[in-house]
Amino acid sequence: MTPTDMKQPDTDTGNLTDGFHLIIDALKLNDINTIYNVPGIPITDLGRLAQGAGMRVLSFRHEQHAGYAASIAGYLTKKPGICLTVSAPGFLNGLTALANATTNCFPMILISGSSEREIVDLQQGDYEEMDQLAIAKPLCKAAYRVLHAEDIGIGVARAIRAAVSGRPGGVYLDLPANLMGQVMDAVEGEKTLVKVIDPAPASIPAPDAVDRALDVLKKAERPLIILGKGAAYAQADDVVKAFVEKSGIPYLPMSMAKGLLPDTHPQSAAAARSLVLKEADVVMMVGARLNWLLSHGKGKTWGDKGSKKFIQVDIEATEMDSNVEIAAPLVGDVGAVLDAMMKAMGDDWSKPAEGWLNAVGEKKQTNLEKMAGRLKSNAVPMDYHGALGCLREVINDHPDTILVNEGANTLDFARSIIDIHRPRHRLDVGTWGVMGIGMGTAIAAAVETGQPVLAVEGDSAFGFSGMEIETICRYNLPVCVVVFNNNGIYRGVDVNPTGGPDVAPTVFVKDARYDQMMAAFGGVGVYATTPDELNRAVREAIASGKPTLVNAIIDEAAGTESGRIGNLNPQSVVTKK
Ligand code: ADP
Ligand code: TPW
Ligand code: MG
Repeated sequence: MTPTDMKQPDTDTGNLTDGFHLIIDALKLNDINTIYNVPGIPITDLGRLAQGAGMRVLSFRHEQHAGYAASIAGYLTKKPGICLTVSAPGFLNGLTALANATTNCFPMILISGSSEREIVDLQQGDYEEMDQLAIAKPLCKAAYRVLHAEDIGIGVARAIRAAVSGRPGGVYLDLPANLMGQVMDAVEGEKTLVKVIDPAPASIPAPDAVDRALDVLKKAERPLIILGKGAAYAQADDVVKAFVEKSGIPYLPMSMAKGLLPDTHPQSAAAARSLVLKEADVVMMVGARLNWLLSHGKGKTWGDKGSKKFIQVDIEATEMDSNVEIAAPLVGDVGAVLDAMMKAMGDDWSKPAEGWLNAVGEKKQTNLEKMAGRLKSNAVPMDYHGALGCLREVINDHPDTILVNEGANTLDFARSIIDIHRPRHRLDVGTWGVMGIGMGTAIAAAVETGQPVLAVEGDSAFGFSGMEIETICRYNLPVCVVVFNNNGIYRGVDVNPTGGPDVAPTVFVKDARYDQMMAAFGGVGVYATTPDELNRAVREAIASGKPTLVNAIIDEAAGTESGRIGNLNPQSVVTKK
């Protein structure tokens, strides 16, 4: 007896349902209404039927970008984003995004069709044969396979809860081809569906942990708050702002936490980053990890003194002490923890000493003034400051625009130059510094929020997902892509030391016409050589909402190796004769 035979209903007079419909019903029952996918055997009909059932089904040109889209949808909505792929190669293409989601603590579910278990397990060479469950497991938070139609409800429920509860992450759900066609009685089928109650249960800090943290904070002479993308994810925006303001403590936003409080906030210490990291004596981490992006909480960046005390707010207990000793761990949800902290602070909380605030304020002032001059650069070809100076003004005038950003120099300069004014309005390469998130992220940002999206992309970074501009045009999304075209990775000026015919490994075709790619799909393509042209093109794109790509010509010698993280490049010291 095959599993399909086993699942035949007793009666052929009643209404029937099948695996396809049960999957769709299970997702819809849990308010999941969008699928990011690439069709093919065995999931083509799943996409069709989902669209027929009123879900939004967006098809991509490559699964990796559907996956990045799903993960950012999860980050923006706190509901798991769904990426749907075919078996083996499609699954593997989606897997990079699943691993990236897990690393970044974004909730997503990768649903992949798979081949017949009986054939896969005996390695008999099925169509797209692969033991996908085993491969996914080490790269995600949880991985499940559903073999029987009556287990679909439970399988989807487990996947949803695993993705969003505690520390969010990526979940893999394996759906073998023959599950889709399994038939059962419709009424019985409906009874198997599970509506997940309270998928991300509140996580409240213990009162003694709050007191301990407050003790440490009270004794601080030079306190600093670091806000990370976990704080942005928590969507406790009012509480975060109220806490920062009540405390009076300077804060540093990590890249994707920019805008949680507007970057123009007087307490922002972003423009005095080096100073505050070096000089602070107590650092309160809020939904941010002490990983490579913060030099692991030690070393020169942190002043080498070894006397700093850390308070850390995180939903994941095992994050504590991962790099340095945490004097006051606060395990819980950002909103609940900061709320409890504020209550315990009472009405007579004294703000940090003037000396510290003035030192930060003066450094900030000096650095901002230094930058202001450069942002007016009218150099042609454009330098990073001239081009980003005008994009900064565009975002100031259109603060609802969501900024997507990747590249090396393009990323590092844009991060420090473009102010963000709203929570979750800057989406970028995240914890891995991965290239290729651009178009998938831009698509999901537009789809999930309806806001205009500005994607500021290095020319190399853009290339990883460039074909998805067809997807942007197909769905007519309000996305404006600006390609910072410096003819290469970091710079376009490297030469082949042998004098041979190949160009250097970091160099691209000179003066590539990325704008014509967009025009090929019916979007607006603009070639911009001056800040003025760039400025006009982007403002027009935002006003019209039409898919637009601006090819911004940047001085090919302006960038530096690896942008601001060149120090991480190992370099050969051996000179071979
Ligand atoms: P960043 O790169 O901005 O520094 P990270 O991704 O390194 O941020 O850190 C985010 C942290 O936020 C993770 O350790 C994660 O466990 C935590 N986190 C995610 N959601 C919440 C939440 N709702 N409350 C508290 N912590 C959270
Ligand atoms: C998936 C390595 C880091 S930054 C970068 C690469 C290839 C491109 C930098 O050039 P770009 O920006 O985008 O033109 P700019 O302004 O400096 O010229 N593969 C992956 N991820 C990473 N991070 C890399 C390779 C890399
Ligand atoms: Mg480049």
